[in-house]
Amino acid sequence: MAALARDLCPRSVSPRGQRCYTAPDTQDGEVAKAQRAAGDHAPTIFSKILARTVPATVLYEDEKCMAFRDVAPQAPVHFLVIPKQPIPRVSRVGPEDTELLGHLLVVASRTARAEGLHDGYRVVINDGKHGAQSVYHLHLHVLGGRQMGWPPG
Ligand code: DGP
Repeated sequence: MAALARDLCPRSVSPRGQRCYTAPDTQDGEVAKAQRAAGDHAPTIFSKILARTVPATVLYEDEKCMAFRDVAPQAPVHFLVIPKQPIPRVSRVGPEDTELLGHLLVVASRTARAEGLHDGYRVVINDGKHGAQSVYHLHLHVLGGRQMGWPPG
C-alpha cells in the first residue's frame, strides 16, 4: 500500500472526485508527444502507411483494415490494427461503426495468433489527451511476448 500511496499524484483525482492510483510517467517522451498531438488531425502518418507512401511491416490487410508493426515497440510483439476509414479516435465512433470495430478486434485476435501469442496479450486503445493518443487515426495496439503489469501507467 505504501508503494501505491507514493505513486498517487494530484492529476489522479478523477472528475467525480475519486482518487486513482497512477504509475509515474516513465515514458515522458511518448506522453509529451501525445499531449502535443491532442486534437482531431487528419490525414495522419497512418494514411500514408495505408497508401504505402510510408513504409511499414504489414502483417495483414483486407478491404477494411490493416495490421502492421509499431515503429516504437513496447513489447517483443507490438502491432497496430487500423481501419482504412480514418476515424480519428474511439470517442468519435457511432452505432454505424459497430461492425467495423468488431472486425478490428477479430483481426487483432487472428494476427496475435499468427504472431504466436498463445499465452495471451494486451489490446489497448488510447483516446485523446488523457489517453496519451499521439496519432489521431483510430488504432488498436496489440502487445505481447512478455508479462504485462497492472495497473497501466
Ligand atoms: P498512440 O499513442 O496510441 O497514438 O500510438 C501511436 C503509435 O503509432 C505509437 O506506438 C507509435 C506508432 N507510430 C507512429 N508513427 C509510426 C510510423 O510511422 N510507423 C509505424 N509503424 N508506427 C508508428
